[in-house]
Amino acid sequence: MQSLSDEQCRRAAAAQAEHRSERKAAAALGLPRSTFKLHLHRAAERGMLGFKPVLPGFAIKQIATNRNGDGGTKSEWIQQRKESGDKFEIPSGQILKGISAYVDDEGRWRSGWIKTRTDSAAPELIGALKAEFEAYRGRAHIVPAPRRTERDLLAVYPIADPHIGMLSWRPQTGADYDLKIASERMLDCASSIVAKADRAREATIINLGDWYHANDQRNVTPKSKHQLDVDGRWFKVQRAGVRVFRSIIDMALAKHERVEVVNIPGNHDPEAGAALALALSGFYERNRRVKITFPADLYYRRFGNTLFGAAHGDKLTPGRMAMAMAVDQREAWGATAYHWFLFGHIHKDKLDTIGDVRVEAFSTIADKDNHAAGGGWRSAQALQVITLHRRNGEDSRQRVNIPPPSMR
Ligand SMILES: [Mn+2]
Repeated sequence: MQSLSDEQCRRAAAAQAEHRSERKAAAALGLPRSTFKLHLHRAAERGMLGFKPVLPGFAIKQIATNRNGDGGTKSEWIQQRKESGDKFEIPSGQILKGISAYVDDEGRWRSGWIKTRTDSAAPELIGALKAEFEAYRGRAHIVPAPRRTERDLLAVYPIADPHIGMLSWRPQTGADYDLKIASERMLDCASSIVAKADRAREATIINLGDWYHANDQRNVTPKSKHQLDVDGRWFKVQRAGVRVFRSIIDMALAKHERVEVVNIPGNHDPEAGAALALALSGFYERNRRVKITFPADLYYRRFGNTLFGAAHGDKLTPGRMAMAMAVDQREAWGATAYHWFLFGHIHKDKLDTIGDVRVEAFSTIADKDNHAAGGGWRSAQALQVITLHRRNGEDSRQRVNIPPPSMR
């Protein structure tokens, strides 16, 4: 607000002296009454109304009366001070920080301070969130749906045991493996396998468990307490795991109209795997082409003439997998011609036939940790896609092999 000139104040003082009424004086000057009042208050502050009590905008602070012998007033002091302003209101964006009181001898309130501060939680939190989501800028684009897809096909992408966050050292285990290798290899294999896959209208990506090597920063398997060789930056590992999975989903979205994402907790990552599922469901919440299923130990799905199930493989033998599916899915079992069960955990390709169920284990893209290297396990590494036909069951499969460490 611009400050008033002395001239404006003087005019207000003169008009008030002449008309002896604020209303008339304001009218005479052609000012709204509130404006006139403000001019008059400023005039009073500047001493233009003299010092007779009580000036506009002032209030009596103190009166001292000096009496003579017969009780008459000899002299009188009247002290005025600026009137209080409007009722105090906390400005927006500020919150009450505290009140300090000035009290008299009896503890009665005389005056005080109302202290406010910036409502710091809000701007800081927003700033932090903005900074965090800055990393996702441009990544959250909606992948356009493919133009032509085969509605009778379902592409199943089993991803078994990538053990993201595992650390192994070539001189000890025969191959180096770390967060960067795991992430890059997973993305390379996924982009090749998605490119090779048939143009199925639907896809199911099944994380068969042990997506992460370590469940938390204790760096042991939660149940058996086996010591793990890990990349120590746990949060970085968590984040990399989410990002890699998101990229795979986005690749699948470019090829298939609908993508279902299944996360099965492994023995290495029962909670970390659930957190992964949660992060993914938050990210794809508004994308109708993506469905993230609730993480559970067992997963079943019927596609036309095929009933299939999945588990990590640490809790059930192949025979029990087949039997669990028969019991849990009685109706679909009876109505379907093809029965298939997928699992991971053993880090190798293996096919059992139990009754008419093909119980199949999938190899991993991960290299061996010290435990596996020392145990003599030597299986090939690969990523596969299996395409099911609505009527005819398994229709085709493609495979991306990772060469053995000595041939890379
Ligand atoms: Mn496992």
